Amino acid sequence: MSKFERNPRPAPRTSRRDAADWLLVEQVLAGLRSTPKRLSPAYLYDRRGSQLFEAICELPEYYLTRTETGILARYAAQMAECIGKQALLLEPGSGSSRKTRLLLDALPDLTAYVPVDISRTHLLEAARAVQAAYPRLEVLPVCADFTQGFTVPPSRRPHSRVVVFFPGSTLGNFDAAEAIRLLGLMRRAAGDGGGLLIGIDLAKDPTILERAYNDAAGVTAAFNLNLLVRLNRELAADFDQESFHHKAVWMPAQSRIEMHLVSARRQTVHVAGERVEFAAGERLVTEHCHKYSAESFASQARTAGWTPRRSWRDPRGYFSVQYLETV
Ligand code: AVJ
Repeated sequence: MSKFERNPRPAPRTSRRDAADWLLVEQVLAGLRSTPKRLSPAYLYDRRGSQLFEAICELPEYYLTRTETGILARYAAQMAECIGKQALLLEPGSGSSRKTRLLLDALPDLTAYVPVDISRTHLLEAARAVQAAYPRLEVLPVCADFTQGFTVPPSRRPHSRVVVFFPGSTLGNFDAAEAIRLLGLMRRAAGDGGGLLIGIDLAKDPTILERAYNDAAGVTAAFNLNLLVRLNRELAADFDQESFHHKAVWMPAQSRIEMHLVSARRQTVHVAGERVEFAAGERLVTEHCHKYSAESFASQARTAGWTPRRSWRDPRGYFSVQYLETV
């Protein structure tokens, strides 16, 4: 009998840890009861998941990271001009902060850098490394789920403005309404006179897109299937990895790649004490990766209170980095 069967819903004074566990249970069970079954991509990023994602970024098929890095490296000086002097750079979902260094190198008089990430260990490790590499820069890590809003910590020295840096096309994980809400949160965090430097992956030939999410080495498949290992570990579930396979498909009508775990047969899985039935061939949606056009992104940004100012692309037109300011 799992700990979730032993202890029914938490009593009011339950510890933060138990409350977080139960929130995860509630959200996962709600996702598994929905049609189609769907889970938040945030669950993909436990320690193993974060490691596998770092490996995905090195894959020949996964063009996003190296293409964006190329744009940042090539146009960092122009981006620094837009950001201006004595700014505070705020990065939601900062992860390893590796791309950020291309910007930090071009911003010698930045006042402060505020990485925001939900994974405390990863965040503090990356923040320490940035502080060591840029000793004159004030680094103020914030451990928070950026989708739930966050406050910008005060910096020792005054800053001229707040600029949000959101690379990697992570916005693509959010459906339109949620993406606009998120851009609105960033608008509020930046405040009047603030800026946003964001990376968005552009819609393109579906063959290239599907290859980027179904790599030959199977790293993306491992990244996706690792979610089942996590649910077995954290929610006392009994998913049999062998009975699910990874599939990423391009959905033209929604202009997105969808990552699925497809059930190889009719099966019953127990999650936190609840029975979940899967039909043969039934898909569990684990991630949406929306792909934009300049227009589709600009309309979301405008709705959220941003005005596009500058944009930079790679020679193949695969990826775009955009600079926007508050209206
Ligand atoms: C980190 C959300 C930008 O959507 O391309 C990579 C995650 N998923 N391979 C993306 C991901 C599968 C990635 N983002």
